[in-house]
Amino acid sequence: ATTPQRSNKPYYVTTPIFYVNAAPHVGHLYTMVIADIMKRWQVLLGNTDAQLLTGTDEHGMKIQQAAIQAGMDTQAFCDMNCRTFEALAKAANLDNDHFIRTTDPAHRDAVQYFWEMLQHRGYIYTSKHEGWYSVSDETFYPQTQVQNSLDPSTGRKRMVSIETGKEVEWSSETNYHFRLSAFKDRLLDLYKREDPFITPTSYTAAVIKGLESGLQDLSISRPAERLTWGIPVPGDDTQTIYVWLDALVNYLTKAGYPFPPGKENTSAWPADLHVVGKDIIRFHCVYWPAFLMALDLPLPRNVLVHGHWTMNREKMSKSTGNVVNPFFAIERFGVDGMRFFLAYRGGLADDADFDNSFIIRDYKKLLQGGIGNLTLRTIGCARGNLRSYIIDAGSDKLPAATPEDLEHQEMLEQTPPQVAELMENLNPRAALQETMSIIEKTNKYFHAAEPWKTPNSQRVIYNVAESLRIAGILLQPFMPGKSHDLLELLSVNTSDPSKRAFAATAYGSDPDYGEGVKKGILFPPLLTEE
Ligand code: ME8
Repeated sequence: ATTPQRSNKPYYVTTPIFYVNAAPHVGHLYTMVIADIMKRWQVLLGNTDAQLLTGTDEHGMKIQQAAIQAGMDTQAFCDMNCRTFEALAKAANLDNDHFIRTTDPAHRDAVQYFWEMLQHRGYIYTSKHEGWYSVSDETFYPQTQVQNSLDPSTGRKRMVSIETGKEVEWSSETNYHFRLSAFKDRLLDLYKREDPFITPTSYTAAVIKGLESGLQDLSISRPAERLTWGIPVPGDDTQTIYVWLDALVNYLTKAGYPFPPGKENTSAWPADLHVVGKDIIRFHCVYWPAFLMALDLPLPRNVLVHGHWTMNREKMSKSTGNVVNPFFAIERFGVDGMRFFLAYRGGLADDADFDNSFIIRDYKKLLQGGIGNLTLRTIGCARGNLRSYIIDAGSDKLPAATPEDLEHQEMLEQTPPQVAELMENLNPRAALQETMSIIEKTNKYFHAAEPWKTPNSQRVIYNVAESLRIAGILLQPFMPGKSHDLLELLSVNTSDPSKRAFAATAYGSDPDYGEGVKKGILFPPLLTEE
């Protein structure tokens, strides 16, 4: 699904830009990690100019109010919280090429230009707008999507969004509108095209249903007396641009928008992939393509939506406060321990419940007991001379293959292309699970063959070494640090990148590894165990 649209264009993947109203939690880390895996996968395939963008969303009512509550100057408040998102990207070992802040001057210029183009093409008009606005969700809801509710802590009666449970307030004001309704048919065509725009496709039906029941024009500004913290409407300082229009344009800003005439084709735009949580589907799958259509700009190729991390089945959220600090989790389980857990267990089509005990269980069983133990035992079995098995394989000197050997070899030949197909279909979780199945099957093969006490089992040891090498290469996008350590333990050449690229996952394709292999502990015991 992800064949680049223009062959010379770098692959371009994005995370949402996160609100700086509070510190990041494990949900934000999850999105970052998924996007990073998608980028690193492209690099593994040889698309070394692939680009990853992440950043922070710093305007809007929500930030303005959070800064007041913190008793801080708004920009200073943004600077402070932005730093924690930057620090998280670093702690998570994100290979991001860009980090955008919507308070960057280049972004303000891009948004104002974008606005002027919409206006120039006749897609913006002013009118009175009444409706229920949620500051927390930064969006208006129609009457049919709000309900009465009692605040559980104060007993106060209030109106909330049915979808998110967040409080809404009545607002009646004159502002600018975007002719969103004009794009209904083109949007429906987009969702129904053969190469699915939205993945997993289980999310598409609800988007179509929402559209078919009516698509209204969108309010895209707020009066400056209510919202000052944002980008002024060009030529009208009494209005501030709606934070979501401002935010979505970030994906263009870092691709060099406004494109200098004749230079459109040197940009990374269109994005190949936007990775987003399911809470912001409407913004990315309805508003964003419509804005782009209005300007005849190319659309992003795919939107990869993921489910939410929950705690006791309730969405982990900054405003609810039921959050896990991602820095502590990384410190406790290691960056790759966390990346592995999030990618292996995190939901794409579904939500997933978070609990430290789940991480500990997976760490012990799949990482320590699976990859770590297999590596130790293989190296032990080769008695410090893994290299001789690789040489023997290269010169056809291994004992004849048993049916089990052949079956294992066949599995090793089939798995990498299957993993590649799952990645192509935007399913990193299934791709990781498929990769880990190599480890599981190799463990079984190894234990059944008992090479440590069976004569003439050099082929088994070779096949197990190949299994680890191939799995190690495939794991690089998921666990960059640990897979590096694994490939180092096997003495796979570091200075020649082709030895660690996807093409090197072909069985028997590397005759050069295994020199001077030493034992090493890949996954040490966790410091604190419950
Ligand atoms: O929506 N589980 O920012 P935001 C999984 N600024 N992922 C989660 C999550 C959870 N419990 N909670 C949050 C915004 N996320 C806008 C985006 S983009 C142009 C503007 C992740 O700080 C998930 O990716 O509220 C979700 O979509 C995003 O954080 C929302 O982050």
